[in-house]
Amino acid sequence: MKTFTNARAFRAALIAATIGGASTAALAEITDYKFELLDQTVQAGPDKTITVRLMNTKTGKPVPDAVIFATRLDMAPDGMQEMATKIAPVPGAEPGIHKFKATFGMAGRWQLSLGAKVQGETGTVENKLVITAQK
Ligand SMILES: [Cu+2]
Repeated sequence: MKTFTNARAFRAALIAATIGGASTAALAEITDYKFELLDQTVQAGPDKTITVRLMNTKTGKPVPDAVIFATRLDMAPDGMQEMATKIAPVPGAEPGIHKFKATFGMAGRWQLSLGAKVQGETGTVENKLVITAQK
């Protein structure tokens, strides 16, 4: 009987620890993070700046401590997925804000594929954003 009680107590403590740990460490899930474009449009041409913000949609706040990578910028939205252009990160933005430089060689819709690793979260944020390059 004594062993049984101890085992129950141990199990209860374990469950409490698990729940407690989960609530402090990972309130948000990786799907709660979203990239936003600060400007939906750019001028077509060389060396244009794209500005994005990584948001925690649960808190409505930008995420300052994420590692961002831009994977691709191409014209897939206009049926030209083979028309890709280089993207280079631009340092020195505010926390949560990320800037990239790219050449938009053609007016039309461009798709920016972005990824992020967020501290304390498992998995990768992966979003595709559409930017319109204007003449
Ligand atoms: Cu094109």
